[in-house]
Amino acid sequence: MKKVVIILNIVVFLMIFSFCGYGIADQTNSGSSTTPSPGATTHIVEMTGNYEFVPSSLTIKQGDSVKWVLIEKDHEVASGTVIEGPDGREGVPDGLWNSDTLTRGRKESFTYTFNSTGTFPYYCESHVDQGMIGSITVE
Ligand SMILES: [Cu+2]
Repeated sequence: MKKVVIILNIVVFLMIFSFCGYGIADQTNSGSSTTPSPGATTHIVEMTGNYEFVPSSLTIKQGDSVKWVLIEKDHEVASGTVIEGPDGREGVPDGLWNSDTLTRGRKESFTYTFNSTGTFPYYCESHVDQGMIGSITVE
């Protein structure tokens, strides 16, 4: 009777041991199979005739690019914050990027690549007063 108990114990021990082994093996496999493939994305922000960036706020991954595309009217994309000055709203550039004037038929888009994380506010120099403001969050 004692021998049967000992054998049963060994069988149970081996079963637990092998399950643990399989568990570890599964975790390793799923870990390597779900590794995201590297590859940057270019996100589009439209600059409309209604003095809007669409979408006005966007969350992207580090290394991604944003391409601002002119839809209607002339616009500029400059990085920086917007303050309420004595003469109304005005942009304070931080110097990260400035597209200069985007005009139909001459220069219709501007692309910037975000290599560091953080929140990056921007505005259209000509249309700050109309509330043409946007923000990129890089994770
Ligand atoms: Cu504008």
